[in-house]
Amino acid sequence: MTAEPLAPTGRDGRHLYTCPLCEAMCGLEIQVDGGRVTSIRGNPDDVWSRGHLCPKGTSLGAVHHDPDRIRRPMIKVDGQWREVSWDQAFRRCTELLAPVIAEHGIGALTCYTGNPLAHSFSLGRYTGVLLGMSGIPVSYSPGTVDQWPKNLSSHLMYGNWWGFPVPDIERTDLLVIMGANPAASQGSLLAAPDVMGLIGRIDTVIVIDPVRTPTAAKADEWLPITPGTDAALLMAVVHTLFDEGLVDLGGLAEHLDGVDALRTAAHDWTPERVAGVTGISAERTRELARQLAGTERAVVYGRIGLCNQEFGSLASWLVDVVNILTGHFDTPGGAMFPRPAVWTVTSQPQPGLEGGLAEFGRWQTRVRGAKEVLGQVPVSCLAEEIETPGEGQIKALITVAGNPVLSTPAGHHLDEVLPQLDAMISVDLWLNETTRHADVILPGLSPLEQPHHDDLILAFAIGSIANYSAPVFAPEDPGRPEEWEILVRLTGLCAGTPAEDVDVAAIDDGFFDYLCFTQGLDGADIRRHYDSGGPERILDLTLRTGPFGDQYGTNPDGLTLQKLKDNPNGISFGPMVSQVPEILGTTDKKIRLAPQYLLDDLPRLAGRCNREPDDLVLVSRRHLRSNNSWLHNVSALMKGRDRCTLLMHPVDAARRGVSDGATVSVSSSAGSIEVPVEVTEAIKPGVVSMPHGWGHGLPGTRMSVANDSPGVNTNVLSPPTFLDEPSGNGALNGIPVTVAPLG
Ligand SMILES: Nc1nc2c(c(=O)[nH]1)N[C@H]1C(S)=C(S)[C@@H](COP(=O)(O)OP(=O)(O)OC[C@H]3O[C@@H](n4cnc5c(=O)[nH]c(N)nc54)[C@H](O)[C@@H]3O)O[C@H]1N2
Ligand SMILES: Nc1nc2c(c(=O)[nH]1)N[C@H]1C(S)=C(S)[C@@H](COP(=O)(O)OP(=O)(O)OC[C@H]3O[C@@H](n4cnc5c(=O)[nH]c(N)nc54)[C@H](O)[C@@H]3O)O[C@H]1N2
Ligand code: SF4
Ligand SMILES: [Mo]
Repeated sequence: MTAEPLAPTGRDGRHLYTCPLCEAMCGLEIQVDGGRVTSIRGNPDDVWSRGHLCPKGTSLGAVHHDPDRIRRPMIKVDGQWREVSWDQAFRRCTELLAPVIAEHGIGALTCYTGNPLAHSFSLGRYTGVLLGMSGIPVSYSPGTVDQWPKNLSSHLMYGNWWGFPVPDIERTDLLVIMGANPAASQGSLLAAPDVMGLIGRIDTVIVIDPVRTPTAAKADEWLPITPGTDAALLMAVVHTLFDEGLVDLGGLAEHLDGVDALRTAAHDWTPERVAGVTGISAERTRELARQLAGTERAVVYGRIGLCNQEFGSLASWLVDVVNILTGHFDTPGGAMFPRPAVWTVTSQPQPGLEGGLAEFGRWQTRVRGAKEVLGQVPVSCLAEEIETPGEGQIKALITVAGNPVLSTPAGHHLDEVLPQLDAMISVDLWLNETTRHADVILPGLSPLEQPHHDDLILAFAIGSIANYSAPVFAPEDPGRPEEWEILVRLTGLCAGTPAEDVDVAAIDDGFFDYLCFTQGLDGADIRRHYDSGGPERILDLTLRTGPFGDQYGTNPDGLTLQKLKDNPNGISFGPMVSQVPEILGTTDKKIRLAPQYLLDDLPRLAGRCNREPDDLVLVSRRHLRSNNSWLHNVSALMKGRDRCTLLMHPVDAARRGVSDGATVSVSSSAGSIEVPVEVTEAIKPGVVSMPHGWGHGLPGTRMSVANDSPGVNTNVLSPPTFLDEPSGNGALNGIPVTVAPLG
């Protein structure tokens, strides 16, 4: 096994490190020789992943050694990039941002904080500082092209906006997967070790997806569904459960509110009414309800295909409703609330919305009048807020670990308006489609130069685990700021202090004291336990005050950061356990089964059912060897044939005179692209599929590998106003398109 000792940070030898790239959190064994990564394997002794890994994890060495990765801060002078000292870079930030704030106020500044911060030791913990203490009133994130419908339904049902019930795939016998492809994504809002291995051991797996994905291909049954109609299908399942007397609330009954309202709401949603629109027969729909009700351990899991669509909130809510009505909630083998070893900064209750109150639209966006939902507005509003003159116009932008030019609806339009900003600062590691517009780039350390402990992801895990990875490499430039310090300096700058003069320790202490306060602790008192601040101090606090923590002494055998450092293979606290009603944040400690705010959206769904069918609609897909937009610069991951293709059914291709491999023009109300076609039976007729995160090769980027195989940006086709209305989440699936051969 692993008798060989671990090498200290910065030395050659064997290192253990948890992969920060996705929710699978694989334990890796990284071998370093001569200062370079020579091999990466799965760590068989990791208590969580037991040796599992995927091709992305083995690419971390290439990410670290990538010659294109930005290692020193850069400022743009007369259109040319210049490497400068950290002090010069922060002075430049001050020169750029201070006048904007002085002239137009802090409202002229916004942030876009991207996906990697959900996986980053530094960023995850300190984005809270930037967003909470800078005074920036409105910020944007990919949350509104990802899981906002789920945040909304969890907020309304459980009073806990980051409390997501997770399918207990380790202990279930029937799994219904809707709008997720774990064979590519490795699990999402479902953190599981070797997720496909676990799914492979389940008796019956049914995949409901317009595409016969690799997950569907391995399942017992694939039910091709019309994109955007899952909520109608699930309403019909709910109808059947009531209609056929299959509802079994078990012990949950006393913790539920709204059963009658739900029964009334579902009354008209017969399987016959929706079969035409979903494409799934009434009989199969009824049978699905019976299967779920009749299997002791069964669970429905819905993910991004159910969120990034026109009825994302209804679909996300109804997945939980079906699990509850069939007695598969808060019980092993059903959907359960995880019990993370740490609590996270992100998931703190929202001031004013405690108890799951439905008060949205507390403010509206200036240009479109989009309503705020849980503090966010659609990310597709950003471009119009930059380009539309007038009081409140956005004049400056800070991006942190995000690439909205490729990731967000009509990103090509954002690309056009970013040069209109007075100032743009990017905290990022590459010069890509978005950061090329920045005036200053402040690079973080490479993943392997940072310690790692997951944060938010642990709240989606099917078991309670904790682990800590020391950095593999020491920073090339000792004394340089880590990402959390960069964020603290930018926070101070927004609040009026020149970035170079910000008292980092004071802001860090202030934030730490606030976190202590949320736990009923006195920060000044708790700070006496520590010699230094930063993310490790926060990690120790959140571990020690978490469910397994030592509570600073009252539970002496409990968890501390030191304990994790002493156990480099991680510590497991076992599978999920029942937590209702304690986990509920609603004032009456009841689950709200039928929130009025969601019932109010049912007429819109009814309208969808009466709508003329679309000729052709576009959906999104992922690939195991991509990671949104940013791992395309790793040559090992780019091998093989072009992945940026349009999947199309032979019947649809024939009707349009399109042959396999031909390049076609795809158009929507938002724009047009040209892309090669892959003709395949593995997709429902009337649906086409594209991956996102492509469209490299733009001038001024430094992504030499990615730019050689640029692909095209599918989000050119995503209309900025095509939304799931209750949550404001972008509908990136189910976009009406036309396809025509070129020439
Ligand atoms: N390798 C890899 N892993 C990743 C990522 C990556 O880019 N690459 N990204 C990470 C991120 S940020 C996320 S959020 C997760 C997402 O993880 P998943 O949710 O598993 O995402 P996808 O693999 O895109 O699968 C979504 C599925 O929804 C289907 N779909 C589209 N529209 C509909 C619809 O209307 N109804 C139904 N029922 N299905 C529909 C699509 O055909 C697709 O198969 O993956 C994460 N993991
Ligand atoms: N059509 C369509 N569009 C989609 C989706 C879809 O399914 N279909 N999915 C959406 C989803 S779920 C998501 S999450 C978004 C993702 O949207 P984004 O978060 O905007 O995009 P990413 O490609 O993840 O960009 C990550 C950025 O972080 C940088 N980066 C990587 N590691 C680090 C680090 O450690 N520190 C710093 N500072 N920077 C780092 C990379 O260089 C890159 O610029 O895309 C969304 N867009
Ligand atoms: S599945 Fe791959 S990307 Fe995800 S954590 Fe494991 S090695 Fe990393
Ligand atoms: Mo995502």
